[in-house]
Amino acid sequence: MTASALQPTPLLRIDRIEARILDIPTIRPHKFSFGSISRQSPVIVQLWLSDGACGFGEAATIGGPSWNEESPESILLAINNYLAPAVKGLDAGRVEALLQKMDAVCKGNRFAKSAVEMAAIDAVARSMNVPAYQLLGGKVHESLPLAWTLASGDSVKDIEEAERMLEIRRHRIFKLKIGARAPEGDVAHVSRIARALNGRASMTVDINQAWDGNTARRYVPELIDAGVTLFEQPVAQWNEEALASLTATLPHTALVMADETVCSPQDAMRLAKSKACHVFSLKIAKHGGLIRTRAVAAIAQAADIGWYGGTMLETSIGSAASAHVFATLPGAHHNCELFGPQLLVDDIVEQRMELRDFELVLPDGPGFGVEVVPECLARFDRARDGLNAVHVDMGRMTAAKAH
Ligand code: MUC
Ligand code: MG
Repeated sequence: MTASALQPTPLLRIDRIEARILDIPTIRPHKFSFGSISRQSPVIVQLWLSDGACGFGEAATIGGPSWNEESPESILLAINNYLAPAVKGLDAGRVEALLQKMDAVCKGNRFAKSAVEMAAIDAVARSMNVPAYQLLGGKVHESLPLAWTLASGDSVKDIEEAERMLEIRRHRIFKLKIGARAPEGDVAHVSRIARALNGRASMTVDINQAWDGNTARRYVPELIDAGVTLFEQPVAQWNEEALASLTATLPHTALVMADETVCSPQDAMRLAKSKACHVFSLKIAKHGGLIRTRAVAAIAQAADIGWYGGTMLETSIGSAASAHVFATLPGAHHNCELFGPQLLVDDIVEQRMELRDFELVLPDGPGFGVEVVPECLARFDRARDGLNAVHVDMGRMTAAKAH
């Protein structure tokens, strides 16, 4: 028997992959410690199998390469030039083998890999006519409490927004983006919002790496007094010692969450060993896909670290994929923030995931359970015509004011 005769016939061969950048405006400017965005530019991947099934994947960054090293343009380039040619012809059902192949041809570039892996999982699940969570261990959650980020940069507008969300019973967990102002200004901003909410909602702050260790040690206690219970990435991505010393000294009413610092399973292992945080923010893009998100979550569970269902402000494709993997995770969870679709002026699916009574309900259809509308893809496609170039310019990242 020849070696090739031993090869199993791939049942779900990857036939074709297409990727494009969309430019979708946000409903209002969304302000971070490092700048402000007024559009999102997700990379959308479409992947066809030999049996005709088609799946969608997505990788969204924030403000080009401002959040981390990858940008929509670098993701598109990595997919078109390296990842798509490498996985073409492979069996999409062998997801670990796809990841190995992508690692062999391309170091890093986790966002780009996650978009391809996501599209492969969606396509395989659709081909088998099952929800994607069935391929990921099965669901342990039917829904997850859904947070909203208050990031208009203005306390009065943030309070109005929070009141509306409470009134329509959509969100009662709010994440406040701080770190662009001087810390005293941030404490005043958070305190104003906390006073207005008066215990009706829980509050997280995301500092997106803006503080050094001393600033964090000084101002975190003031924010705890104001009512904040979860502190996301207060210090630089590399500053694990400051993260660990903060974690060791916080009272039991408050928790430290790693975001930018925890990407690979190796990062997770290091943080677990040094007891640098209480919670990991899980995001499929930064971990390099759904399978590796599960690997990071397994380390969290083994180390008694909680998990939080994070977002990179994806459309309904990436948000639904995230919901599917989060729904399979055991261990202590601290809610999710898959509100990306609601921050965008429009979406690219027939129907968004259901939000019911402060929770996001897991969709149950085949694949990730959301149906993409091709005309919407075309409408926001950056490559479509000169028209989009206008709003691309207007939506370009504006730098945060120095303090
Ligand atoms: C981040 O750093 O967590 C998630 C929610 C949001 O408003 O921004 C993102 C990015
Ligand atoms: Mg964050």
